[in-house]
Amino acid sequence: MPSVPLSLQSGGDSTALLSLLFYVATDGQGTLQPHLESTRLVSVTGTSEELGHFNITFHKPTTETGEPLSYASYNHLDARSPGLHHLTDVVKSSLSNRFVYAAPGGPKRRYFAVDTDRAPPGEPDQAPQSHLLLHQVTLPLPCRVEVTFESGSFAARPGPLVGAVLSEELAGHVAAFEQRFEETFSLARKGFPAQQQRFAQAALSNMLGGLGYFHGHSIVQSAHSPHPLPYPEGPLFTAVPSRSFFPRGFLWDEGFHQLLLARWDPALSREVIAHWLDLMNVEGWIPREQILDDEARAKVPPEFILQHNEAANPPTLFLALQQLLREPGQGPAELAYLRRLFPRLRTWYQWYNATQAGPLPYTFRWRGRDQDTDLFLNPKTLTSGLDDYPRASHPSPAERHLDLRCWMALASGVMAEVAERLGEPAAEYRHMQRALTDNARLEQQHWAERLGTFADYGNHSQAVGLEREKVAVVPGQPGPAPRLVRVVRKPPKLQFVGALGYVSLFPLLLQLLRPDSPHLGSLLGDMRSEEKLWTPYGLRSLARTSPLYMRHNTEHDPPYWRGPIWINMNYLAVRALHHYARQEGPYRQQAAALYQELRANLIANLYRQYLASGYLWEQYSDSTGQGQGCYPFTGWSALVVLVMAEEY
Ligand code: 6A9
Repeated sequence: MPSVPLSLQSGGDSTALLSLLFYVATDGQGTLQPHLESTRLVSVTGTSEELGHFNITFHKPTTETGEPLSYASYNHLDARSPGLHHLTDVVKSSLSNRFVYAAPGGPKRRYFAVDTDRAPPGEPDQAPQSHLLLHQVTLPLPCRVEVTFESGSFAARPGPLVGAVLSEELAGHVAAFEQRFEETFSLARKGFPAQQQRFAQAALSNMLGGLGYFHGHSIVQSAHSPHPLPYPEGPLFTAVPSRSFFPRGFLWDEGFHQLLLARWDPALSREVIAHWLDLMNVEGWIPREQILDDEARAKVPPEFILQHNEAANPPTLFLALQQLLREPGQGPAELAYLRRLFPRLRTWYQWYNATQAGPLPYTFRWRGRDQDTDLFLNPKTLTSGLDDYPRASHPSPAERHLDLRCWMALASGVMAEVAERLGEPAAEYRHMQRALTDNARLEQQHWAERLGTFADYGNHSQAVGLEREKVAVVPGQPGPAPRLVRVVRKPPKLQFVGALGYVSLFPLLLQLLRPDSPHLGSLLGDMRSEEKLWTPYGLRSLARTSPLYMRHNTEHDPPYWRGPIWINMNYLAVRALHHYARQEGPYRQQAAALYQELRANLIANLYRQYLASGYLWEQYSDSTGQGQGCYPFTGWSALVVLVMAEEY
């Protein structure tokens, strides 16, 4: 039975009028009944499968101090729509400006409003339909508008949950939240000023607020079928990277989200992880991006909709599980949960081993890279999550990908631990973990002596560029606009890929390197070098000295993981530095110093950008620190809360 109080200020223009439109719509099942007082939609009662009976009330607007407004205009719409994703069209086509706002003593003013007479007629035979009821209120600023939603199960309260009653009730919840926040993250105890605590609370709250319950099916292209097929229908309870821009589940994002949510509410995290594992098909594959119904599909360009059943994504749910295993208070319920999860985990882990194997034992390769090598400066690897991060210039089965190998080392370790706790055979997993973390083998397969760093290996040429295609021009006839195409000035050969950035750091990020490895020393040096990865705002994704640093991939595809600062990787970096700062070894001091500096830089910049813009961002500029990409992005950028809390 939450209520939505909305306080609105005018931007200084005392004559400004504002229209607010509240939509209530069914999605094919359930019923709605409008309750009207002349043209004012006073309330909506209804039922739906998920909500049972409910009552939504549009209270009369008031001034900021709660006095009734002297005048406001009301309109409403009662219409049918072919589906939720067409609601906006239905509303737009019903708009008319024949309405007049005429406050006593004020000028008469025409305004646009919904008009039931103009609503397109519903088509009775077109099920499932959406029933839409819309309340529009037009009023001057400043003002306050409250809408209450009361579920049928809420009968105990004598009056509606509005005004002072609501404020009081809310204050209790705010206080409880703040107390629990401090108990969980200790930011006050660590000396963060109140405004910075507020920032961290907003980050967590927005991730929590983005949790959603989705339902439907993906559209899948399987190697076994000539046509795309609908995936079985199912539910997904998940957080999302960006509530307004990508309001859907993404597999590897979710592992990061759960690192934060597992600290806040481990039971909630377990629910989410179980939902994701339930999306697995018989082969052990989980689709990467979850675009589950028509409404979600309406927002996604067609080329991104199809999910391919050979496409992986980093198995970060193992990171989240690792965290859950470390939570205090592991009892019979937690064990029972793991037991139910185990068959799926086993299948999932097997799927990676079977489908993403590399050319040599203990190596791995992302499948599904872009095949069209003519059009991209470097064909992308969307499955890795690091989209345009430079890889071998010519995709081939000879490739071995360092990041995936490190993810598999992590997965093997967590599998071994889960199996041991359950008394299941664990030897195979332990063996894999040892083999994949063996520093000598890692060096042999991924250390590029000439480049002085860890690297991918594959069919690669450094000498590539984008050039205007030469097109034959027929005098007097307009030809096609010349495209940018890739030119390869030196043929590719099997070699390590010359790039220094997040991928090179993976053996450190996922803590595969032994504390006494000399390569640890050199990676720490690369991290701290301003020529390479260090910025005052966090670690950039690709070194300034790398050939593809900040390069476009096509004319219309600007650099994404080729320089900007990403918070999920920076979280792994501070976490790893914290780890190495506590291990006996020659680089301990260096790691400790970097830990302090990187942590301070990240917190300061995200907070500064939040103050300036009001948002957390998808990524941050490595030259100015400015937030960029989409916003609000309270997916993995909200991991700054864990950096503040030093929870790793
Ligand atoms: C395409 C746009 C109106 C890209 O955070 C989600 C993913 C990450 O998993 C990935 O690592 N993001 C990163 O490189 C965003 C992907 C969004 C694709 C949406 C359609 C239309 O939206």
